[in-house]
Amino acid sequence: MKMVFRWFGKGNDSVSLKHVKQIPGVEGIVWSLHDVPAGEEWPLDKIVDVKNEASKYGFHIDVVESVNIHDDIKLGLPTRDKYIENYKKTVEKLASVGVKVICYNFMPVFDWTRTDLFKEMSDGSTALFYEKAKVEKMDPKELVEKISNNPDFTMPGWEPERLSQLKYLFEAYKEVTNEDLWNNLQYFLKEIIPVAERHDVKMAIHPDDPPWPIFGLPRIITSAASIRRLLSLIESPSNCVTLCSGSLGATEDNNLIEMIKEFKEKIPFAHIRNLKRYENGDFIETSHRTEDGSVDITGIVKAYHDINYTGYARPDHGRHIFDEECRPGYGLYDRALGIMYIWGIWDFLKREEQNTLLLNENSLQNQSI
Ligand code: CS2
Ligand code: MN
Repeated sequence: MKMVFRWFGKGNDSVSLKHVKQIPGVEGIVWSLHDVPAGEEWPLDKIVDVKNEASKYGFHIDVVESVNIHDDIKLGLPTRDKYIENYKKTVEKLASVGVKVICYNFMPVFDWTRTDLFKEMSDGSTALFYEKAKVEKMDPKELVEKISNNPDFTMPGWEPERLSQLKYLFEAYKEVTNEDLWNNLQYFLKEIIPVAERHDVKMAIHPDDPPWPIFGLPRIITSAASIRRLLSLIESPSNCVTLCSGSLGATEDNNLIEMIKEFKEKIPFAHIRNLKRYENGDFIETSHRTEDGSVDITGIVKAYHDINYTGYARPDHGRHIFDEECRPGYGLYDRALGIMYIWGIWDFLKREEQNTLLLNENSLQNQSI
């Protein structure tokens, strides 16, 4: 497992690379060009700037999250072809600087959705919270105002240019069914995957968050069955998935451990985080510790260990603790704690594995004496 840490770029993140460097075992940053609108080709000089900045701290830039997909591609509009051409050029440029994995998502209009970015927990920390009944009653505009009106940070997936078109987008998606979205995803992958494969880049789709339809918009990457279907759209080592335990884990119908076993060849990138589910469909993002939430993080890390996972992993969102002022979900402290929890489980399992090997060797030697 190669540990990485999401970083939003110089001047765009409350967390410094100097501090990330002090988290044990982090080898690289997960990055993006957050100021380039979806659909545009990424400028090489900006890509190289990130690479140079990361290199100063000895970090690699192997994983990009995300190269966002223009809504015209998801809508299947004739204009999609020009955006797909731009995407191909971006993939080629990223490969040229050594990028190995591109995480992306195929959610219409919104990326992840929460109703409260700073919900107070009983220990005084705050965390991202999803209140199901509220979303069902809410006008999407209200949600957008809540999430994107943050003077300090732009939120990933809630880029202003996308949201300024909200009314138009909702109108445009009215006629788009789940099947249409699948077809549009296939069209995109048929164009992009051969380019990625040629350059040894893995395209790793991020599941929908939460994994159910919201505001009447279609959503398709929500379960093991949908990942199976995604992988069958085009057979290629480059057609892969970002297995996000937090997104998929928002419903108990998803068995993350089984998914890790089933899709083991197809997970270049793992997001590991916990959340607590409530019976009414609400959930809150807790600490990574298994006991604190509903997702079996211990079992998940063990499953990665058992498949000899050599891909990239990052803690996903964290709570806001120790009075840290940070982008919601993306502070330094709780994600650092999450990493140490993951390492704790991982290192123990490695030790056990070595002990078993030693025991076996010894008993073989004893038998031959
Ligand atoms: C992430 C997603 O911050 C988050 O919630 O897990 O925004 C993720 O980066 C995108 O869906 C990937 O395209
Ligand atoms: Mn995730």
